[in-house]
Amino acid sequence: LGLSIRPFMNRLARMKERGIDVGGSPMNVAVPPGFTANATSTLHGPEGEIRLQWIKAQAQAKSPQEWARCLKDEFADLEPVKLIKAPTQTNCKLLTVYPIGDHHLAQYSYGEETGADYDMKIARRLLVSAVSHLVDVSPASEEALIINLGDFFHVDNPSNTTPASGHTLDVDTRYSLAIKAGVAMLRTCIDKALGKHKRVKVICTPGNHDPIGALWLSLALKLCYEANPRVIVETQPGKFHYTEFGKVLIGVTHGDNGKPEKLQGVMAVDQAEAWGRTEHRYWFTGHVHHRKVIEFPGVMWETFRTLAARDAWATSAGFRSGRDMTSITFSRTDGEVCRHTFNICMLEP
Ligand SMILES: [Mn+2]
Repeated sequence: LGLSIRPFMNRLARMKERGIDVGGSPMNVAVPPGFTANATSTLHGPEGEIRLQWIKAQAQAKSPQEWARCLKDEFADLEPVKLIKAPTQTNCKLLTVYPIGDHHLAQYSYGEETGADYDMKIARRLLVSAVSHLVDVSPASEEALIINLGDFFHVDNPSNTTPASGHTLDVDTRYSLAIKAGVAMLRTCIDKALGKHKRVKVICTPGNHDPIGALWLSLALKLCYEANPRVIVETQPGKFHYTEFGKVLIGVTHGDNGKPEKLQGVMAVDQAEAWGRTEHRYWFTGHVHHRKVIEFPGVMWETFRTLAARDAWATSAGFRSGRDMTSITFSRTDGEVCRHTFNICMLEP
């Protein structure tokens, strides 16, 4: 207006004297409950009479104490997030890998038919106990790599069939519940590893039971740990993932796409430069639910057992592998240096 503050205030005072509302004080007009009128806009007639009036209202401001009470009430049923302190003593020459074999979460096994019961609760107890034990007994390596080897979920949607061939599956409970529980139990495992290792990398490889599940699972975990610089979740789509650690190169895939012999060439092509930089190369796979190691020129291939019980189909097909989970520790220069095993027999009944 080109006015300094004093003349501006004088004009406002004169307007008030003439009965023109200039705002600034609570007004005596009707507004909805919980709102306060904070301004009006008035159309006057030639005689100064009010012809139309618009009332601007805004929600009543809460006091800081009221806001605090609202927030507390809103989050009353949530468990507080644990602050996981970074470990102070870790060995920067070491990497510990925790490969999770086909966990088939949401699979249902009827013990009398299959030899052992399996459901969501059992699956959770097995995975959390195995990872807790393995993290406790493994060396305090600076780096950790948690690998979901695929088929973490038994189903990929609520149809209760395999996505590719449509085979009917024995399923415990609802898909919505299974995916919620799956994310929660993997978070428990990652949190456990964060207490021991400085950095934790997570790879979720797609299996034949959960090709889509692996995609959203990686993204969900990435979002969970977005604010934590100590966690890296790989979200690159595709069936082959790699990690380089000093002279060590590790490839990860579910294992449902061809024979292990093929993987040597896949690694050499995908990771041509890393192949040259490294000396100790490994392929880690799942899918067949039993342990097998084959040494190819330049790369060691290993497939892992699982903690999951057999389903009725695998039982009738004559599969009888043991159930365990392993952690493997690698030295930056020397490759594999030690490994630990959690056998399901170690779990108290
Ligand atoms: Mn599989």
